[in-house]
Parts: sequence; structure tokens; C-alpha cells
Amino acid sequence: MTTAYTSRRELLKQGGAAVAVLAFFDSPLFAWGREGERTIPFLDQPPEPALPISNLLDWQQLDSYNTSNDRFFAVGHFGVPEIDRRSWQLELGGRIDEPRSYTLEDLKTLPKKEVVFALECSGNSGFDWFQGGIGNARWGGVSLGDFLRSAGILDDAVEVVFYGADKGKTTFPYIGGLGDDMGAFEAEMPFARSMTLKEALDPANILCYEMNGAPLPAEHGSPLRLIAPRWYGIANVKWLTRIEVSDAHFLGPFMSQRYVTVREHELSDGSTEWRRELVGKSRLKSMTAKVTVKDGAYRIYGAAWGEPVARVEVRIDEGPWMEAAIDQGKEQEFGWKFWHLDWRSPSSGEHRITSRAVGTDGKVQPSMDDRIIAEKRTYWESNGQITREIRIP
Ligand SMILES: Nc1nc2c(c(=O)[nH]1)N[C@H]1C(S)=C(S)[C@@H](COP(=O)(O)O)O[C@H]1N2
Ligand SMILES: [Mo]
Repeated sequence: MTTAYTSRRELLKQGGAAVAVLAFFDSPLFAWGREGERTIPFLDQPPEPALPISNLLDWQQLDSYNTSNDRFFAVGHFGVPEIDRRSWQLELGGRIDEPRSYTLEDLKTLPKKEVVFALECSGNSGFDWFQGGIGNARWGGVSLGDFLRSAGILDDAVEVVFYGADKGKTTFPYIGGLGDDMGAFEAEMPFARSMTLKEALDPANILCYEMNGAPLPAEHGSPLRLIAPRWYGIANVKWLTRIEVSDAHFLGPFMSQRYVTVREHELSDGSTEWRRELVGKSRLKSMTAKVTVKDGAYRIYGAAWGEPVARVEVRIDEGPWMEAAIDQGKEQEFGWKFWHLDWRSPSSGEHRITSRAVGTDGKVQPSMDDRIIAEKRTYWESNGQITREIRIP
């Protein structure tokens, strides 16, 4: 497992020069870009957001590897809950030796762990106005796995459920079995998501109380949130109040009604099968951020994330795929990668720029007509290749 902390320690073993170079490229001093270059605006600028999601990333302004806390996008389905930070405690219960409550000070006595992780909303790129639901930060906290294990997990445990302090009305449309004897009803429920016990024990997960070295801000889940670096934003439960180790499968509304991908899947005999799948693990993706020019030399910049990225390729119009150079984030297992490609002598007029990430497992970010994207009838998990349009003067 690579965290910011362990990778730096590993680098120390490799010798001072490498450390100095990498530390420089990862430091705020490394300006991503060329001095004095000018951005050529894309023709396809996103319209005003249709939902109250604050701080959507403005891709053309992207210039620092970590997104600052006050510019990081925020999503809350039931608003930001009011939490009294002096009396707040985390409850741990269910299939463990003994239920217990923890103050933030209790948690801070455990070893601190940091992870650099690009957190993306699973709805990002699902709408034309929603292209900036992503940010990259250094998250600090304690290992979730170590925390759970220290409580003594019982043998029959299969899942871990994470509850937030934020609550809201949920409509249950129809919960009947044979016959519709149980009609729709409403109930007030806290935001909650679960993972299997095995997924929860992934050493990458942390119970997080710090963001980019500062206390976790209110809108990002203060005082404590889950950071689950292999997952979309939805699994990263904010404002934690309770963790339950369970012997049953949890089916909260954010795992069964909302955040479900529906596909109209064609079977080999030509018939159609409707598939409903839970939105969970993040997917391989890339995005072109901006095109700049300096003294007539054009350059394309972008980012890639979602799964371990081996390389990024870019094509102009219907041309060949060209490999981009990765500038930043190489040594971060879960951080986004910043890349660039020099665009030699573009002709004047309109052009289309498409990027695709290639995973370390050889997987390629799907094209828009790949069936995994084309068969989708919902906007979640929109990791198809994104094309941006530009006019070169
Ligand atoms: N308790 C709680 N946690 C939550 C949510 C929420 O509404 N309530 N929204 C989720 C979603 S959909 C996303 S994309 C991320 C966003 O995290 P951020 O606001 O820190 O960017 O939080 C997730 N965690
Ligand atoms: Mo989200």
C-alpha cells in the first residue's frame, strides 16, 4: 500500500537526489505549465449548475496538484448538519466484542496515516453542467482496518455500515413481495452506506479528520469522515456518528433506490436484459483540462484518475492516439495524475481533443460507444472518453 507517508519514506531509501526532484514536482512550487502561456478557451464551456453543488472544479483554471479546501467541491444530500464538536463521539457497535464510543482525542492517539486521493462524485460528467465534481487532497486520519480490528470483529460479521449525522426524508415506493400490500411510505433516515467487511478492511481506508493538513472543514464532513480511496464520492461518508459491524446486508436508500446504475443490456440472442447495479468503486477516467499557447507552441493539459493509471493517450480529431507525458502524481497510488502533450503545428479552425487513460492492468477508458457506456440509462459512472472542442485561430 502506498500512502503519501510511506512512499516518501521509501524514496528516502533511494537517495537524496531523487527525493529532492520528486519533492519539487509534488510541491506547490512546481507550477504546472509554462511561464507566460495563454489559455485558449474551449468552445464547450459547461452551463450553470442545475443542482446546488458548490465549488465545481473549473478545469481551465486547474494549476495546483492538490485542490485547496475552500475550492473543493461539496455534495450534501441533506445539507450540512449541525454538530457540537465538543460533545461529538463516534459510536462503534454491532458484531464486535463490545460496543464503544470514541472522542476525536481517542482517535488521535492512534497512529496517523495520510493518503492523497482524487475524490470524484459518481455523477460527474453525467450532465453537461456537471464536469467539475472532483478534487484531489491529502487526507489525514487513522487506519479504518486497524480501528475495527482493535474492537474485536466477531466471526459472523459480513458488512460495515457507516452512518452520517445528516438526516432526511426518504420515500419508500413499494416494498411488497407477492402483491403490493405494503404501499409507499415516508421515513426520516440518516445518510448511510455500507461495504463488505473485506472492503472495509482495505488498508487504504481511513477515518479522516484532516484535509490538506488542516482540520476537516464542516462541509467536507467535520469532525470525522470515511475516506475510501478506491471508491466514488458517495461511499466516502461524511459527518460520521456511528459505525456498525453487521451480520446482515444493508440496503439503505443510497444503495438501493438512489445511486443505482441501470443498463439496457443486450444478450447474445439479441434480447434485452435490464440490469441494476450499485454505484461503488471508482472507474478509470481522464479529462482534458486546457489548451495553452506560448510563442506559437500549443500544449494540451489534463488529468487522469479513478483506477491505477499506467499512461494517458490523446487524439486530435480522428488522428492517431499519442502518448502524453505524466507530470505530477506518478508516485501517488490514489491521487490524480497530471499530464500534458505538446500539440505540434495545429491547423487553424475547429478541432476535437479526446483523451483516454490506460490502467496498469491494461484496461482502457471506454469510448462513448463502448457498450458499458452506451447501454447505460442513468447518468452515474460516466467514465466514457471525453471530447473537448476548440477553435485554433
Ligand atoms: N453524510 C454524508 N456523506 C456524504 C454525502 C452526504 O450527502 N452525506 N454525499 C456523498 C457524495 S455523493 C459525495 S460526491 C461526497 C462529496 O464529498 P465532498 O463534499 O467532501 O466533496 O460525499 C459523500 N458523502
Ligand atoms: Mo456524489
